[in-house]
Amino acid sequence: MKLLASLTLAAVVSTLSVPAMAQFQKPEDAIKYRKAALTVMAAHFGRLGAMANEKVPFDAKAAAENAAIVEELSRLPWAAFGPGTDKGETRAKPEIWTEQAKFKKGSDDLVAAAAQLNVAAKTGNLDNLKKAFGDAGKTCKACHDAFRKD
Ligand code: ASC
Repeated sequence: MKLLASLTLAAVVSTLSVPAMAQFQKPEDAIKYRKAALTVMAAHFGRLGAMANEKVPFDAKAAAENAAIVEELSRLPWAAFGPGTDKGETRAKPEIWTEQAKFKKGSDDLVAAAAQLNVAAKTGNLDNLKKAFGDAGKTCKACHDAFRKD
């Protein structure tokens, strides 16, 4: 019983002492997670784009719902670009890890633009949505151009 207790304690202590970045068991898990977050974000961003580009009728309620999801998801991928997650099933360029300040700024820009998009969508005004959608799309593209392989 004593042995079990000390093993348990050791396990707990070692869990507590891992750095905050190490939220994934394996690099592949981090890669899958960030791709999933980006994929789901793109799906909801695309629904807003269809409205912003007048491919589907503007629906204020749907716009607000989609923008809220985009804002929430915009925060998620970045913790999954930790050390060691540069190799594997990924189009991430090495510059993500060699130009970390620039990558951080790119992700911060998206998070800020997604928050603005959510504010704009909640106004129920299509012109506001169009503007905020365009601004947010630029932040997606800036990072893809700099940090994603084709
Ligand atoms: C999208 C999507 C992206 C961005 C980007 C904007 O709808 O999936 O990755 O917009 O294409 O330039």
